[in-house]
Amino acid sequence: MFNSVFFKDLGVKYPIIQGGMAWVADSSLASAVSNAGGLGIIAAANAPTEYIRDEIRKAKKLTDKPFGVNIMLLSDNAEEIAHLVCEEGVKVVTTGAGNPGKYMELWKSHGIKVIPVVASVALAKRMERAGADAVIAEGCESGGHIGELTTMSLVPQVVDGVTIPVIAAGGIGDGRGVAAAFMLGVQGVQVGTRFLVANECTIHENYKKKILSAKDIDSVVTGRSTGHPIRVLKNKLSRQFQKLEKENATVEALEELGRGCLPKAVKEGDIEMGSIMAGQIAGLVKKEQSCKEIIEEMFTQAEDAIIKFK
Ligand code: TUI
Repeated sequence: MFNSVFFKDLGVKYPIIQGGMAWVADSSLASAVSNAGGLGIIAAANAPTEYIRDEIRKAKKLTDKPFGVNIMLLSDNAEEIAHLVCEEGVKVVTTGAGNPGKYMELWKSHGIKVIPVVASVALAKRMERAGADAVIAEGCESGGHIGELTTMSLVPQVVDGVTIPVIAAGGIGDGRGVAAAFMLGVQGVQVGTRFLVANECTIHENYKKKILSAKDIDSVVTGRSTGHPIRVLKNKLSRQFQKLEKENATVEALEELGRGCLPKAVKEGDIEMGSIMAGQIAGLVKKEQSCKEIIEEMFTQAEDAIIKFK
């Protein structure tokens, strides 16, 4: 039922992209998603360039299906990663937290499919003009770095604003979310939070437990005063952040508090002073499954949701 020309052309069975979650989305998760028929993504985030090269090479050994790399444009080595994906013959690039316009020609000349994450119609239109193959319209229900608009408001406006395929992200955690997104006119979905608890996701068990026990209202946005709002699950760190922001702390002081906090949660399992990036849909995520089970369940459920209305 969810036949998407865009994904078919990519050689991807199900129209689903795994979110390029910083420090989380490694070769293990990306290859498992690709092997399950989705599009797996390795997140470059702030990692050293050579580490990402190794991850890309590991993924090539783990899957013969296409996978992509997410480039976080705020990162100091974004430019190096932009060249690395060309050197390594990566098929798909997604970008986040900025405007990738200056790399577009380079990527297109290497035959890379470019799918920028956008949080506004204006950026979506700019990306279309620059040659993007599709855009991911990401609502602020998402975890991590977010824009202002919700998925429900952003997605149909982006769909109306561009002619290239649109992929919805933010707040999609099961088949009902997939079905709803398709009703808004998209050709696919991007899912992050649900994959945090996938068997093949290598994050610390404490992080997974925090997701599995999260309630609907357990996330909060910190960092609005720095210009880089980030959605995280509430903990001691988020409370300290909020306190500092209320006291009008400097951007430097806030950045100092946030430094290194994501790996502290992801790798060390420090769920009090680590940054637990997750979307609002975490409250819906109740069980650990393989990537294959997650994807197949989502699309079966999405079909059932739509058949109900026929
Ligand atoms: O990129 C993400 N999510 C992320 S990246 C990340 S790592 C990080 N760590 C510390 C500080 C900052 C980031 C964690 N989560 N999502 C994609 C996304 N991009 N969401 C929103 C945007 C976005 C927002 C504004 C993209 C472009 C934009 O404006 C650019 C422009 O020039 O208009």
